[in-house]
Amino acid sequence: MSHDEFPTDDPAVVTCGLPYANGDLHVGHLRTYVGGDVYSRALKTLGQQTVFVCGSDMHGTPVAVNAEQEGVSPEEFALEWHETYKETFPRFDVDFDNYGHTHDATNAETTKSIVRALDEAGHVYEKEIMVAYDPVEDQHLPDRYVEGTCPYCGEKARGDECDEGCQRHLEPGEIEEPVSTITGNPAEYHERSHKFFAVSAFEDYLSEFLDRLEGTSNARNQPREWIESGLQDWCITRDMDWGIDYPGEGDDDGETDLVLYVWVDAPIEYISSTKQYTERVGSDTYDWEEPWREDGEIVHVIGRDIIQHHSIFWPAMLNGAGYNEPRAIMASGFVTLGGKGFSTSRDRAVWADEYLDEGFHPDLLRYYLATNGGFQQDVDFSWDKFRDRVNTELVGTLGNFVYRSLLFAARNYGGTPDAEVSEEVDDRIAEAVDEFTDAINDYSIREAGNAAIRLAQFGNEYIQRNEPWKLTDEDPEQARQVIYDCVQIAKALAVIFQPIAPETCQRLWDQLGEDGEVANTTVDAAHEAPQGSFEEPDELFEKIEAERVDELNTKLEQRVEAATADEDDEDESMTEDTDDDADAQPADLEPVVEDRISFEEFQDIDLRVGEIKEAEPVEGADKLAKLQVDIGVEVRQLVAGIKQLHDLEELPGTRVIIVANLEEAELFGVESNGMLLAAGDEADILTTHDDSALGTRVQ
Ligand code: B3M
Ligand code: ZN
Repeated sequence: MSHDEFPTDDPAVVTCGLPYANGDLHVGHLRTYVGGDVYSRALKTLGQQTVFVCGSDMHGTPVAVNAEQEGVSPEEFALEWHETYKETFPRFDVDFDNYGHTHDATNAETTKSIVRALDEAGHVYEKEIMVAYDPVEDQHLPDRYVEGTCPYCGEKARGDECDEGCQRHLEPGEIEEPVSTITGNPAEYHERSHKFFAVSAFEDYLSEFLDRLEGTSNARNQPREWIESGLQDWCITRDMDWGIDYPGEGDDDGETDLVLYVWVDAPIEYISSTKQYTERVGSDTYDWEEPWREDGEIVHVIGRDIIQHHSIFWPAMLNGAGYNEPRAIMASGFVTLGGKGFSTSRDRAVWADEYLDEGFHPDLLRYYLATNGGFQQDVDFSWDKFRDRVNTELVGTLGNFVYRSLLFAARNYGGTPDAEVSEEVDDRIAEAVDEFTDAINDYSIREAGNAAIRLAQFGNEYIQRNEPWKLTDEDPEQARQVIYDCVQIAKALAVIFQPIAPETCQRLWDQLGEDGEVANTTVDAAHEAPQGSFEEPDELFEKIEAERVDELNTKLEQRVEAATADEDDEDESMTEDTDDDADAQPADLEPVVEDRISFEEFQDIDLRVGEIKEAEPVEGADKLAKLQVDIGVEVRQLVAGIKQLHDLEELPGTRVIIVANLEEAELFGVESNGMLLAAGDEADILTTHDDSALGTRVQ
């Protein structure tokens, strides 16, 4: 690993967290995969040799418990989902160079060799521990076979993770009040001998590693806190049949009843999948050992719930077994749906297949997921916001610029006119390429997307300012110049927007009469002269109508209602929500702030009843509205982030509560004198129950 800027001389490998092969994918899951795909495509566009690998996570209790409920073997169950994922990812142009799975021979072999290496280096020891056990069924209850209370935060937790509370990894024996998820029987603890990996011995190494680690800051900060509060050794075996046998004495003939914990062999699939790629293309083209055993660049793209596994356990394993360490970890925030958590059991989800079946282009969702928020922020998906982003930025800005430019060029010149790029445009393209390059070096796919949208905005402004339609007769040479510049910008857009919208940019590339695949070009192509002739283009994107969104919202609501009603009729067993993100709704609420304030402090806040008199959008701002609010003593001007969430024309007459003594501020050049109170991401406006006079103080 080097810390040189991308592109470096060493090959890179980009990986995505492996999906458990246990259920349908929804748009929330796609965020990490789209993110990884965009990032690896962008590295390739920078000229960095890169492979992008992943695979299905077949082992562990997340698969075994679900298979048991379906009454099939875990292998059969997981392989079926594996095949489904293999087909689903390419439909979103998430193009892994290799997609394997953790149960294949390559991974079994790599895993055993790494565990042996750790053992031989003295990092593994055996210890007697208490494990959960169902005395009625005579069954051990590892991980998701058991539920109970988190000993750290008191929330309901699974055997191996506090998924609804503090997100900590839990060791066997830690969970309190254990209950079997299969039978509902209270579990007992009994003693068993297990293997431990001495993570605590890696404390100094890990602290230094985190100082070097690039990517999103959450992947460094949380682990630093965990190290400070003391690292525990990690139990790496389980009392189960399903998994990779612990490579101990006599294991290869299947004699041991211990398998490796799923989190041992899962990240090793990153290596195995790279090996399989090398087996296919030959080590002269790409040698898996360069990233994994030498100095290549390893970039992991994951969800933020699995930071601890990737920033602590995994680098310790790699280091202990003599492997290279990750250069960067990009940990994404969660995706909510209309402000609430996805719930697979309540059918409160937009499914990956469903999205495509509705006839939407994958690039629209890729754009939305990649750019709707910073990578580590949680982002909300709603059909309304989706429509807004598509219509404003893709149709209105990028699509509009490209279409008008290429249409003009085709009609007047049969393609690219005869000219050379102007200095102004060449510089502006260079600026966009720099922005794109910096964004990728900052691990921000959102900024990479914004670099393209800003270039398209410039294009629109350039064409508007130069009015080539007036110049064709008055100054034909200048007209040719302007349109040549626009074609050059369109070409640059195809190159730098390809990582986000690969299929659309290939269409644009073809429209421009360029040869080959835009995905195989690098940023240098943004400056290369466009190719000669082309025909009238088709529009790149299609507008989404408001009625379409209404239909989709209604469909989703009806489905959630039906699913919830079904569920209410059923006797809710403990095993109902074994999906990864079951009903995140209550867990999504922020905990109440612990620090109390005095009554006097509260009284310092001057809250008043008001009435909105006028509401209009703030020019140039996506979300802001300018409001005139009558608070009895005067009319206040307020700027509030409610433009996309409320119909502004409907707002006058609405009674509201405002903070009247907030410091004045200026937003987008508009003065804001107070603050409107509203609840949550949907900005549900606070109002009064009766009709107290305007200006009445709220207390
Ligand atoms: N299979 C999925 C998850 O916990 C898990 C990731 C493995 S990555 C090596 O999100
Ligand atoms: Zn907890």
